[in-house]
Amino acid sequence: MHDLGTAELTAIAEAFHGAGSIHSIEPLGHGNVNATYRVRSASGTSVLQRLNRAVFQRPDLVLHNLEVLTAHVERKRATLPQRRWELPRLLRTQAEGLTGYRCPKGETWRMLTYVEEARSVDVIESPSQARELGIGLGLFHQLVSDLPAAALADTLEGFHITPGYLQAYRRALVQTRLQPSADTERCMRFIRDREPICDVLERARQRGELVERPIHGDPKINNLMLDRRSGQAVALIDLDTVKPGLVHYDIGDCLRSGCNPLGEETLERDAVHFDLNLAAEILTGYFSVAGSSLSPAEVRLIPDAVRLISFELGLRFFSDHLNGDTYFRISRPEQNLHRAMVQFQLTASIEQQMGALRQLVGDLACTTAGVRS
Ligand code: GN1
Ligand code: MG
Repeated sequence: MHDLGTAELTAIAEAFHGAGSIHSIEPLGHGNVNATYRVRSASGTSVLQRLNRAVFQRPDLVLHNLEVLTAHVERKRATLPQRRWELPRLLRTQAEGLTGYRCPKGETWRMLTYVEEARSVDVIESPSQARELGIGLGLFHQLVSDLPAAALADTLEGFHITPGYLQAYRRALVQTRLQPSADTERCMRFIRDREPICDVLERARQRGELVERPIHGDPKINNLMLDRRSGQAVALIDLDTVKPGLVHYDIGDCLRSGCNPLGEETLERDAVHFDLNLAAEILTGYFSVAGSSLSPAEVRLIPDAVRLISFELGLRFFSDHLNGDTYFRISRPEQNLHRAMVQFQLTASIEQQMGALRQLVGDLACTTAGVRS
């Protein structure tokens, strides 16, 4: 159970649920950053998380944003679509009524509501799931579209600004203690060839073609909860990176994770490919809910964003490998190197299909109700 024993975890969970109330605590999900557990207690099921201090230097701001988001959703409840749709909410400690618990080691823990009767998947299992992923992201964007940017703190400066990751990679190259290998040389060549595309979204932002709005920041497939019975999207979880940004980061992330049938952790990296049929489903779902809020320029840049965010994640994994795995948690040696190579292979597959992806986005934008042309 990671680096904490059951007794320590129970003591933390009891701060939220009361002494003697905890039935069980078990690891939950496959997050790369925070440690997550499912807690069963006398008051039902909830989710306990330790915020990763190396990533989130200001856990108080992460908790603050989540409270702002919850209050916003409550205010909008009456205007929400007539379907099951929810976001996790923070529970408070019993003694002090706080949303965070500082353990003796100085780390911040929080307890969240559990999305009942729902499940997540690491890879898409059917076209209808892909459509639900797009609908889920669209519903989320709709929900936060009028959340004032000033109400949200920046919990992770520079998140998804690709040129910044390129600079961090260059620093990692200079500082790394790793010996070069055929795989690292291959990654370095791959990155060098793509340096010119790194600022495609940032340049469009500077030109005024793209505007910032609240985004999720991490809408990958396993952050979507699907109703166990109907299979419908019912929640987007993992709300730590909700902050103003470009919707392209979200759309790109959603497609790069949803259209990779072998998943992020596969060891069959030469077989990794981007599935255009799944992309069509995700985009159809997304456009059907949120398409009307996109400008033609925003639609035009979607294919570039899909390519960029896959590449960016590969760059982030590879830099972390060079840095000695200080950001993304690993459970085996060279895992971040392998993850990087999977994302680069996915990027190459997207590049091979770029013409078809542009055509697809253009066609769907014309035919799906609501998209401005
Ligand atoms: C991290 O912790 P997790 O798995 O939800 C990362 C995302 C990456 C993702 C790749 C805050 O998310 O940006 O896309 O791994 N989150 C952060 O699996 O860096
Ligand atoms: Mg996350």
